[in-house]
Amino acid sequence: MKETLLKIKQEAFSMLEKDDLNIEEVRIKYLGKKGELTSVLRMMGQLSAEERPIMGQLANQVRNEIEEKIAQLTEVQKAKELEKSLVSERLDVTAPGNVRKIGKLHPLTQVQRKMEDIFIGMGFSIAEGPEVEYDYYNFQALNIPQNHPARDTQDTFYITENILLRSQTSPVQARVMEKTQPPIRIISPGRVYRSDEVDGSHSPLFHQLEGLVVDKGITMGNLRGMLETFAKTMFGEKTRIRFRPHHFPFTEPSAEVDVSCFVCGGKGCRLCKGEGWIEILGAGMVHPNVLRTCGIDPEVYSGFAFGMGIERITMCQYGIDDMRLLYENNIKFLEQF
Ligand code: 2NM
Repeated sequence: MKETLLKIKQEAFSMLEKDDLNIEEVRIKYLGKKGELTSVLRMMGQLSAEERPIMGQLANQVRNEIEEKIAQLTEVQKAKELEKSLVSERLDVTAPGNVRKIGKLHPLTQVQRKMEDIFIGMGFSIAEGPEVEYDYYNFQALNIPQNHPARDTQDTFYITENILLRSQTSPVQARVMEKTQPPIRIISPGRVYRSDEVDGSHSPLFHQLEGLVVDKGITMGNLRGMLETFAKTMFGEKTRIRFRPHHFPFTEPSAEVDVSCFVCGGKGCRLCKGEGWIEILGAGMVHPNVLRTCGIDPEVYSGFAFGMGIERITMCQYGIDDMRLLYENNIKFLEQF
């Protein structure tokens, strides 16, 4: 039996030295339930009382040695595998990453959103309406007389005799006044259409933002204060505004409004063409005829309204000299904003 045990040990050890070593196979073959060492141990019963403890001790020793060797080799193998995966799965954390390019809003949308935020901050709500509009809301309700040049087919896109593409966003305001009694404080941003030839400062489709405030005791002073706040927030704290008398059919009195040039501060430069002032909007007190037509009593209420072109303001702010750039979707151009 002693020889058998020593032979098992020797065989097991020589198997464990092999290059194509499979440790688990060796363990099962010698130490497993049906392994060679186990079957030798089973035969212990046949030994004499003197031999049994001696063989038992030897068998234990052999098993311990094989187990120890296996444990040792398992460690070595694990270390080798770790080393291998460290090499094959190596990750260079200092390598430049894949920068994901995210798009951004069109400059016109950016400017529109900024304007909306300013007015929302002053308590305005955003009102919307159809771009295909009735002649009634686009012209008649706004005190624009039958012979007014804006109503010419040369200037407005007619769909039928009394349906057209809105030429301003004021019809939205006429609709709101018709539906709601004051107080009213709304802005109406959106697309408008005019039958214009495309050039550096004209497009048949452009964007406007108009505003309307109607309540008891609204004055031109309120208009001025509100526009000053808008101009300072939009163009910078140092910005001043000035009113020049003008005429619009839907307001009386009416004014064109300039802001002091935000590039030169008023001294005169290329942007303001030496003027020191830049015209940015039209405004005035809502004409009593407009209030009355829309169901608001002009003896009780008064209001102011204003309108500006979003393209014009975007071009001023970014120094864009040709409006067509805003519509061409040239990515090299758009990436700059
Ligand atoms: C402008 C200039 C002045 C305006 C008037 C109205 C309404 F509906 F209340 F009559 N909405 N917008 C207005 C007034 C628009 O754009 C240059």
